[in-house]
Amino acid sequence: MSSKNQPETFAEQEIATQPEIWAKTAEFFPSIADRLPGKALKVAAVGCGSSWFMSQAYAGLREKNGFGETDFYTAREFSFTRKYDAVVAISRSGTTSEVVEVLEKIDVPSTIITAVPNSPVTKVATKSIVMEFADEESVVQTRWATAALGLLRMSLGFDLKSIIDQAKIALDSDIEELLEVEQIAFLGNGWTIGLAQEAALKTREAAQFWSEAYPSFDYRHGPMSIAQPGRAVWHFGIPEEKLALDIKATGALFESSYLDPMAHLIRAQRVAVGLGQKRGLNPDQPRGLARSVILDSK
Ligand code: F1P
Repeated sequence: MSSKNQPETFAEQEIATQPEIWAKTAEFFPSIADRLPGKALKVAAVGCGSSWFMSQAYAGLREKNGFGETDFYTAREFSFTRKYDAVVAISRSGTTSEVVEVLEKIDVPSTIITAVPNSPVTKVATKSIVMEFADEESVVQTRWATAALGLLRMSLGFDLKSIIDQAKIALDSDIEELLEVEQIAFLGNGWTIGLAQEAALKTREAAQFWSEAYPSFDYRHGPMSIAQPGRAVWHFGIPEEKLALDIKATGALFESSYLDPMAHLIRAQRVAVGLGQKRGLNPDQPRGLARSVILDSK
């Protein structure tokens, strides 16, 4: 589908609704603000898949903005030996077993951000934040991930409403050139490393596409050898000038943007879905993936 036509898949519809979902998230935030950790607490952020990468972005921003030490974990790797004041977990489905398990085992206050009321995570977390309005039909998460991160950014003092127009720009922008490449390396610095990971996951899920993600400075330490004409390197956040020049010298297509990085992620979501459609895949139903991963109980 071209960006100007009617959406055909749930993923496309859900990507397109991000401006209104971000507006709803901003309206919703004051009603739950006291359920998220304030300053000077040592926090762990937890999730799986997209929810892990949003935890990573939140952790990077929280610590950078002076709110306190913040670690992030994919749920199964949670460190039960480290001491935290609070845990923030994200799970759209509310059923991901590794997340349920962490919330069950810890003895510090926890907050779960989920789309599903009364889901298993809400039974084991201390406090729940339920954003049903951001739930999705597509297995591939798009607006859920940005709504959850948007809410968390608000808890760090960010005005989510201020970037809604940027989301619209990302939705209307031309992505055709990016649909022609055979590989993309997504890069970021600090909190945008989580966005780079999320963008790479989108292309793998929706398109079975070869993508990688790195902190942009580490990209020079080997992965850059992959860059060549016909491939792309995509930077979330403003890139260092020398790095941008070095990447362009490889002949790879270089993508960066002055948009807020979370608005820029919308372009990557659109590219992921577009690549999948070019390959005849249904981006709503990625190979080998269900809405949530529920492991057999012991
Ligand atoms: C986490 C997750 C997603 C993935 C897919 C399966 O789900 O791993 O990241 O894209 O949807 O589930 P959740 O815990 O946020 O429901």
